[in-house]
Amino acid sequence: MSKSLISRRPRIGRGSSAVPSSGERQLSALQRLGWKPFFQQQLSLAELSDCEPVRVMAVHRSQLEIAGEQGERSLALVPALASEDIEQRPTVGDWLLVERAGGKFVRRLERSSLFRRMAPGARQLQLIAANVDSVLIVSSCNQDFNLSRIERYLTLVREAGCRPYLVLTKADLCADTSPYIEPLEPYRDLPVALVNGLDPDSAAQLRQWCLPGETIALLGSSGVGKSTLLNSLSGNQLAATAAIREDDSKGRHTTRHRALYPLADGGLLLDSPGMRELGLANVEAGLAATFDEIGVLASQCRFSDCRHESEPGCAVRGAIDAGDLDERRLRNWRKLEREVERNNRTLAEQRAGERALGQFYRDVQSHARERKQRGE
Ligand SMILES: Nc1nc2c(ncn2[C@@H]2O[C@H](COP(=O)(O)OP(=O)(O)OP(=O)(O)O)[C@@H](O)[C@H]2O)c(=O)[nH]1
Ligand SMILES: [Mg+2]
Ligand SMILES: [Zn+2]
Repeated sequence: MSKSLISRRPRIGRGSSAVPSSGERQLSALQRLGWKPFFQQQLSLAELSDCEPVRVMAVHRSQLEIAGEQGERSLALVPALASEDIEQRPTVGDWLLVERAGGKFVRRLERSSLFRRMAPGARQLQLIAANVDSVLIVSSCNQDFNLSRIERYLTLVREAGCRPYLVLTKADLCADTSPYIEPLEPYRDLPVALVNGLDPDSAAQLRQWCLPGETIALLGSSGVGKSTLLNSLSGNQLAATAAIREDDSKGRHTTRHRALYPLADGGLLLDSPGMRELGLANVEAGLAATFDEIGVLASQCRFSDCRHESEPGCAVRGAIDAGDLDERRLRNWRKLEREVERNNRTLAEQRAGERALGQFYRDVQSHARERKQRGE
């Protein structure tokens, strides 16, 4: 059921149909892979002549799949690419420089955006993708639909500075979609599309958000139809899909690897495994942007340390009482704020622990050296 995506991914080569030879905008092969002035400006004159920029399309245990002007190939995960620091390791969407002669890895370019989450069950961050322009938050018109989860995704997307869109799939299975559309009324800045992902004509409405040269990530729980959208938009069965469980609409974690797929007439789509947990850390700006009206209200409370519970002159409670603010939204904001604080603390303790351990090893080594010098 969950076959590796990679074995099914058509490799892009010169003249391959995966990359169009013509389009509305004439983009170079690199631009179609998402190359932008932001990356170009990071190259020195020497690098411009001696190095080739390549995009990380997928990450495997011992190698990367990369794509550049010459098409797609593999790059071994040499020690320079397997840094101790997780954030320095290459992730899907990264741009790397490799030597034109010999293909040796030179360096990774600065990222225009980065998605990270707290790794489930671990005390560290995990990279999800880099250099993403837009995110299609995918949810279904069934039990999967959950405003608090959508707000969680929005926080991550806004923190990364990417454009969020909401795609509600399985509209064809739903007699009345208003229970999913009406609660979205307060999110006026969030474009929403109702689709039948299985129908290429219906999925085609998403093309306006998947423009050539743009990188678009599909994020959402398992079974919401991310791979189905990829297949419909690409016109190819690029990724395996599988039926969800009947009783609770949950997916079966069919997609196992994150990978970038170039669309023939548009941008690059990032398909990813449905995430069971999307733990948030270091996302204060994203949180403030997602719940901006609560921040504005909180600044109008009578007391600066108002906890918005039962304090007199609380503007937040006032808005809830007047029906202008959803109690659920306030609860979710509080929950996410506490989670971010907790995870930030965990990461800070982890870093402090690593520094202390590093110092301990250095001390042991220097004592050993001193003893050796003294001939002990
Ligand atoms: N009727 C209908 N079925 C859909 C739609 N979108 C997806 N499906 C079905 O839902 C099931 C799950 O779809 P997938 O594309 O595998 O879901 P996914 O989000 O990629 O799931 P993971 O890879 O596990 O994260 C499949 O049986 C699809 O055929 C839709 O819009 N309408
Ligand atoms: Mg999938
Ligand atoms: Zn208050």
